[in-house]
Amino acid sequence: MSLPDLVIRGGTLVTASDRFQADLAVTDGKITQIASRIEGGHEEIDASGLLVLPGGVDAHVHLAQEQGDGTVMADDFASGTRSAVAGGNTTVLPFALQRKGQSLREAVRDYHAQAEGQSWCDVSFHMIITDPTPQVLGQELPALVREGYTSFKVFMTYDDMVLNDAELLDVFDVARRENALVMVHAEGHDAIKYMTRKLEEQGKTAPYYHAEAHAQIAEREATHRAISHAQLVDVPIVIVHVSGRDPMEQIQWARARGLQVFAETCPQYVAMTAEDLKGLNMDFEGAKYVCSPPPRDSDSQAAIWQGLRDGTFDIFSSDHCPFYFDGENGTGKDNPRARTSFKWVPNGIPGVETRLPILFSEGVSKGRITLERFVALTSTNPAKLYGMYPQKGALIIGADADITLWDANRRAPVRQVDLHHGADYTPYEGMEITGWPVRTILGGRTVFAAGTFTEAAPTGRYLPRGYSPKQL
Ligand code: DUC
Ligand code: ZN
Ligand code: ZN
Repeated sequence: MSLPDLVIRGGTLVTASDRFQADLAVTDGKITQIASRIEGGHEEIDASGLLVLPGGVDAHVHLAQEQGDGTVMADDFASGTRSAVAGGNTTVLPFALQRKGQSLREAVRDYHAQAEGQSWCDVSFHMIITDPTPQVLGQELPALVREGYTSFKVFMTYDDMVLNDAELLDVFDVARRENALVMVHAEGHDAIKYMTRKLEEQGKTAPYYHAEAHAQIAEREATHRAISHAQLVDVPIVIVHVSGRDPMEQIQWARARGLQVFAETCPQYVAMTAEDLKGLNMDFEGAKYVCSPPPRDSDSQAAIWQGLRDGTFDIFSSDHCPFYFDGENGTGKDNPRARTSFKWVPNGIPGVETRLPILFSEGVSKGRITLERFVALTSTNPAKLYGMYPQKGALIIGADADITLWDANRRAPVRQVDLHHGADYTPYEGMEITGWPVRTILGGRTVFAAGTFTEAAPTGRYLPRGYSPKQL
């Protein structure tokens, strides 16, 4: 019998439901054998003392996304996927954003052109629908779903992206007909505008007031409204980036009634609070933490941990949305307009490289979640939800050999100088982490090990996807 291309020997394999000591063999990019002892491979990796995990699947990242106000995103596909791989990920799902007035197909084509030959891990796109014209709803969207673009995001806020209730219902209806999954950014637009106006009238313009303007009440209301619309239409939805107790309770309310509402949360909602937006004495440093929805308080953090444990949350994504702090010519968070009001600070923070270490350290190392739950939230469930399982998110025979070796005992702080994203800061600077990825393997080939990229050129592929399953 011919030797496998690769054998990973002596590690502890961890799946969403189990952990066990085994060797794992790979041939032609696929897992071919898992056994207590596998003899000889062309390449052998000693994983003793390490965890062997299915590669991270980050189902929510923004790369090279055009901003309406000319702000430049700090990551393109090359830098963003390098950062992902260094953080233990083997698949990311960025967004293909439709500008108002633009054809959806053209938007998808644009993002493909940017990703082509640039991706260091595997990539698949969600679409963002900002202009649901009859042409988009009747023709482009159904055709694109059938071609494997099986999920799309809609926004309930932002002047240049918000859909009204009638539009949301129309989009949900297409999703139901075409078997696609809608991701909802649930924050109430008018409530945020009202709060923004009131705060500005009182001279409250520092970055911190972003957190007050994007009130949890507005998120709770929009979450309930999205759930109600989905119930009317009878379609599953995903509420993305859930920030706190109140919107989370709406999801639990829906689930108790048998509705198919999936939920995502992110590192910023367990590792940050609104206090971080105060910076040093309400100065502009707080802009480094501005994202939407904003982080809340310690009560919400506790609620989110409970939701991560008890299954309220299906997936844990980064919502990597990187902006420079000191961008040139007004292209960063610290731009002249943003100094006049929080409402001009670009909404988003980098995090694709720190997602897995933060959840591992704060969750597994501190005993809040099990190792199996960690794998479920960060790899297996996103692969299932978005139609990539068992090709992705699984350590089973026939799955892609996308594997992350993990040192559960490695302790080191997060430091901007060690990260690979394009942003010029990390909001997690100095955070002590126990448990880091030490090697990332994509399709059986090591792409990152011991702090170094090991392939000469990007080898990531684009993944068309099937329809999301009914149950995770
Ligand atoms: N929504 C996101 O998903 N990411 C960043 C900003 C936002 O509003
Ligand atoms: Zn969003
Ligand atoms: Zn996002």
